[in-house]
Amino acid sequence: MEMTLRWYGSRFDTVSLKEIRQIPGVTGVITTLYDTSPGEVWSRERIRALKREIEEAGLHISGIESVNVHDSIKIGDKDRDLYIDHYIETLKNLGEEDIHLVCYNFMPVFDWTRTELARKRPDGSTVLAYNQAAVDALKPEDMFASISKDSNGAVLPGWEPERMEKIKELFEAYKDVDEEKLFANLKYFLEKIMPVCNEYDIKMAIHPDDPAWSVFGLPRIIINLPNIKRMMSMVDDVHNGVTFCAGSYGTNRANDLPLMIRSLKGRIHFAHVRNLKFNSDDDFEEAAHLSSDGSFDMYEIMKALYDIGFDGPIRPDHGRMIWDEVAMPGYGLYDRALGATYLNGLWEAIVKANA
Ligand code: CS2
Ligand code: MN
Repeated sequence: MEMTLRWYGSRFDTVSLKEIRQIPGVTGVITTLYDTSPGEVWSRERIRALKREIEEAGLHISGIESVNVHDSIKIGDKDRDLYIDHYIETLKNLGEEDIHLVCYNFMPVFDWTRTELARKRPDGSTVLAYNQAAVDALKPEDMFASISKDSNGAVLPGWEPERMEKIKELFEAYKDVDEEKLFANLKYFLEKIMPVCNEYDIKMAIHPDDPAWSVFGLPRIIINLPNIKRMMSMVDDVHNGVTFCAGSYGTNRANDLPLMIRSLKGRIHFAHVRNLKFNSDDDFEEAAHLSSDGSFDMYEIMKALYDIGFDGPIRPDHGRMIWDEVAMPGYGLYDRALGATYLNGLWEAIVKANA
């Protein structure tokens, strides 16, 4: 595995490449062109400039998170082929620049959903949290307003204000899309992009829906092992793989994370490893990466990745906000650096114990 950190680019991130470079064992970044809209073609020039900036800081691009999928593709609208062509063009440009991993999601309307961005934990740190009763009491169009006050001024991925302004229209556009239709639209998209992925050896790594169940009546399909298996077998190609995000699959306590990892050998191209603390089945908050701070056994998760021979990039995921840092919720420097260091420690111990 390679330890990496997500970086939103110098115009958007409060964390610098220099700081990332100084986290022991972090050699790559997972990045994006954060100011592009879904459906836009990423030019080679811009990809090259991003690459250069990262390489000059002594790091390299380990993968892209995310190249977002236009809603027309998820809805199966009449203009989807145009946006698929754009997506293919972007993949080609990434391939030409020697980038071989793309994380994306197929969630309708919202990316991840949380009800609080700054819930206080007993140690005074703040974290993202989810409470089902709070979601049930909200209208989707009020969701953004209810959380955005805690965003520390950052634009949150998938929650761009321009998108949120159109939220009622978006819901309307998705009204006939049920799970079956979403699966069919995903299949259509994957079949069209696989040739370019094969040509350039680009591994597509779908990110799970977070939380891993339906919110506001929208269909959610990347939520458990049977559905991932269905997704992989409907377009059976090694380039059609997954991002194993422990914190997202782990929202559903029926998901046995180490077992899922073991069942996905060869198809996990990217891993997000983080911990959650459950207060009840309907309420969870994000925790420090350390096992004892949350509800997951992080050793077992890392051990499962080791046992399947996982050799892709891994990153700590959302961190707590600690030590008075002001950053995009989940994406500060300090707690993610602690997370990376902890995960590296677990990995070293596992490697040596198995030598
Ligand atoms: C990320 C997702 O911050 C997060 O929760 O893991 O936003 C992820 O980047 C996207 O769903 C992938 O497209
Ligand atoms: Mn994730």
